Amino acid sequence: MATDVIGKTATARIYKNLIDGDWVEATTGETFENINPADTRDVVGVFQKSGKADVEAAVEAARRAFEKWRLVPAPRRAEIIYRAAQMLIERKEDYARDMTREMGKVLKETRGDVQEAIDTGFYMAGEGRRMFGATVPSELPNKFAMAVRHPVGVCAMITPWNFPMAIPSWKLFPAIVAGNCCVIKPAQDTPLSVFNFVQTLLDAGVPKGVVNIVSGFGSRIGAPLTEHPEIRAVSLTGSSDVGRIVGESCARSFKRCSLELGGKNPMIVLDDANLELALEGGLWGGFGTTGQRCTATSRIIVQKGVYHEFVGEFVERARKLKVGNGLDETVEMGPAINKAQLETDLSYIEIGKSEGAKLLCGGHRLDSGPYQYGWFLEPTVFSDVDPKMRIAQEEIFGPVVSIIPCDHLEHAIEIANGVPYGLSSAIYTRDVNRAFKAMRDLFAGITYINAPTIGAEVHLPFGGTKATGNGHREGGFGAIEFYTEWKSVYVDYSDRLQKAQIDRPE
Ligand code: UN1
Repeated sequence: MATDVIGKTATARIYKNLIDGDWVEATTGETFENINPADTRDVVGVFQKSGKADVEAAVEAARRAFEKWRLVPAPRRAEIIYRAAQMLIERKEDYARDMTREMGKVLKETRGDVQEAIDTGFYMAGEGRRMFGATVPSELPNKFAMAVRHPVGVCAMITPWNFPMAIPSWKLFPAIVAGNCCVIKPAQDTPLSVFNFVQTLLDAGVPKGVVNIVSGFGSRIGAPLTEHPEIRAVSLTGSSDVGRIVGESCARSFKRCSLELGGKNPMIVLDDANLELALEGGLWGGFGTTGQRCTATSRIIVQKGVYHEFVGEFVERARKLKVGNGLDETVEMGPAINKAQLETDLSYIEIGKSEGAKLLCGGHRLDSGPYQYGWFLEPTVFSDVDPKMRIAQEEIFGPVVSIIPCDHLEHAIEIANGVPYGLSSAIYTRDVNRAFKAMRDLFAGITYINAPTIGAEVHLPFGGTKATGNGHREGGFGAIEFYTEWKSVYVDYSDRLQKAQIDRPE
């Protein structure tokens, strides 16, 4: 059971690891604090700083649980998931508030984050009665051939802080409906939302050992987790740098590995666009979640005929966005997640200035009055950005939008595709021919027409091209593909030895 300690402002609860259904302390004896980024005096909770031995215990628990869980009929597993989704509806408001406290994004968005987990739960509960395989004709008489899906085994999930419940749900729900058992390492900035989510799974009836939590730092437990021989699949959402390390480690031991990494998502605004719609979309895509989405609209590529009008109006509105503590319902943009992220944002602002882009608004840290205890930054807009500048090429993960002029559709697409990433993309136009060309030619995993680059729905594949990942997709049927192994089964009912490829009719 949790005990209480004195935090900086109040009592902060101690959260333990979940191993084999028990809440246990890390063997290291060390803990770390989960701090509210809008008010660093507020300690949201104290969490275990785990080590290798904790990972090993969690993997062993998952391995044992797998022996039974894989044999539970998928529709029964799905009923538990359905119940969990229903319970999340009841707990939505509390979990959203916890999430805003630990992560900073505004309440409207954290409610959306919990909702995304609910939606995923209902979808994956349906998969319990689907998980389609294939039956195909055999080339031999009196023989039956089919391909069925089996669980992969013990899976490791390494999840990010920007969607602290939605993304864990994208991984855990499909994994467990397919019969896998899991060890999850939540982001160190937002472990509470994973604890809340997994507590709901337990309350809904997920048996002990099926899901285990090991909290801590990637530098210490990332390698023991990804290198563990009993782990058969690793799913990571994080930076491209971490993705490269995890991908290499998985390749060495032939593990299945799903990487969802960075983005530098373009939104194209053509001369014929509904400008009002594009402005609204650009603000939401660029500054929603404080720009801290892999799908954030970090580049807006605007055709010359509407460039000046768009830039003027966009800056006007960006300047007016209300920044503050996300628990205040009138606030539109919360803080950066932590000091390091704020420093990264500020350093990119300096880079943009030195590269010669025009800083039209923002660019400063907010640190007085109501902002003094948080990691706040002004919404920042650069215009006249050259597509080759670093601020137009590298993922910043903050409220910094680069506006790039372009001549025509083909030019816009060339700029859009000219970055190392390929997650999301968007185009605003009223011309159906140009919209279809963009759908075909934008080299990204997601394209929106007349909507910004954020806002993916859970039942469609989510992921991207190039440095955004390694070809796997989360969401909907893509996730079931990742968490199942194909097995081809042949049933010969001829009562004689039949040789494929050899016994052929004359
Ligand atoms: C992410 O940016 O890391 O599409 C995930 C969206 C959300 C998920 C974003 N549904 O913006």
